[in-house]
Amino acid sequence: MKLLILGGDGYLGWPTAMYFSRLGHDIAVADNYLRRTLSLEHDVEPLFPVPNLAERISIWKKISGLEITSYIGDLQDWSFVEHIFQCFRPDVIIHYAEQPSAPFSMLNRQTASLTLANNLTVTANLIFAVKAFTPEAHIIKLGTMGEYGTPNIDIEEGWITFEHKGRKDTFLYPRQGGSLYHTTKVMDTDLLWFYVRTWGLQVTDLMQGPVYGLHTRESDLDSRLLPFFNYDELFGTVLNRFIVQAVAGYPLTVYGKGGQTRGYLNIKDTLQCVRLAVDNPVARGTLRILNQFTETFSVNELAERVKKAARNFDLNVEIKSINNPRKEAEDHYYNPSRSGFKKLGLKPHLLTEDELNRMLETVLNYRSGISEHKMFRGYTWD
Ligand code: USQ
Repeated sequence: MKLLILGGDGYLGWPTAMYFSRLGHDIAVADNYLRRTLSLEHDVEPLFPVPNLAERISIWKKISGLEITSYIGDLQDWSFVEHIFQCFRPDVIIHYAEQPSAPFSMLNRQTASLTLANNLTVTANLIFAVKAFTPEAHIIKLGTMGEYGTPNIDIEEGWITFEHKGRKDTFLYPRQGGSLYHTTKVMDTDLLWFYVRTWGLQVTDLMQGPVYGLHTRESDLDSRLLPFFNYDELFGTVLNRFIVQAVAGYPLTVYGKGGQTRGYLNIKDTLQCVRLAVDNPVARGTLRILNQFTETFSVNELAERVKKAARNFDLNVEIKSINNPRKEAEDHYYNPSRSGFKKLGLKPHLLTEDELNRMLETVLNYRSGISEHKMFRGYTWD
């Protein structure tokens, strides 16, 4: 199949490109290096430098013999999107091309505005491009478990049926994003649902939890193929941060009480889930929502696991609760369903001590690249 990956330079985009390339698909990636630019502007670059897309593609070709096409440009620009769709005509579009950080979206008016404009315009351009050029294409969109927030009832797989005054109907599960970034994902879902109903698009919306890890089968072939590994407060996800903090001898930054619970997954399972979505397309006029995570943990549980694994490397880890810079529940009920991917046959890579050891080992190799001033600056939701 012809797979177009929007945001193909990102933490998930590049591993996804190599993964599907290796499976024999024809791959094109599009990216404007937004993540790289924002990291540079805010002095929060990743643990180790990552070659640009052209270099990554050429390293991949030398190793695998496989070609990946790239389009460098801004997907908010309709003429760029039109050009890609006219040239490549994808069967499947995997849409990761969004500003992905909750704290970044909460920094100030400019970062809020960038997040809103980028995330919503790119999703809208994608919808219009599919309608105009490839109406049969399957859109696979990366949403977030954070769309649901932390309600005091079980979280269903995207939909819920209400009975009201003797009548019944099914609706999108109530959503309450915990940051502006999360709210743009809620809005994306609404946009997609509207055009699924109106134009009969085929869409899978993936409600993904925080991802950890950096090793995939493909990135293990050459260290220059590894994804970005951010450990800062803006772009690093919590477990990746804790691993780097453990290696640096920096007390693990548990925000507030540490009872915040989320559904986590290994980066390998992001790839597996997206493959299951590609291999099991939906019918026209359908919005399928799948909760994409494999295990739930509180922040405290993650910190304890990292502390325990770090002992294998003689690292003595301190866990420190600090004032929570975010506005979020620190002690709450959390019981999300994950039956969709189970039914599709997902075989999870769980967070074992071996997995933590592997991450610690890799980060130890890049220890000299750690800058303590990137760990915590206390950017608040206010
Ligand atoms: N946290 C800490 N200490 C830290 C960093 C985070 O206690 O040093 C806490 C946060 O307060 C939060 C939890 O850990 O309660 C997860 O934080 P995170 O930074 O790993 O994840 P989040 O900001 O929610 O966003 C990440 C990705 C985002 C994705 C989301 C999935 O950046 O793109 O959508 O995970 S979810 O969390 O399910 O919404």
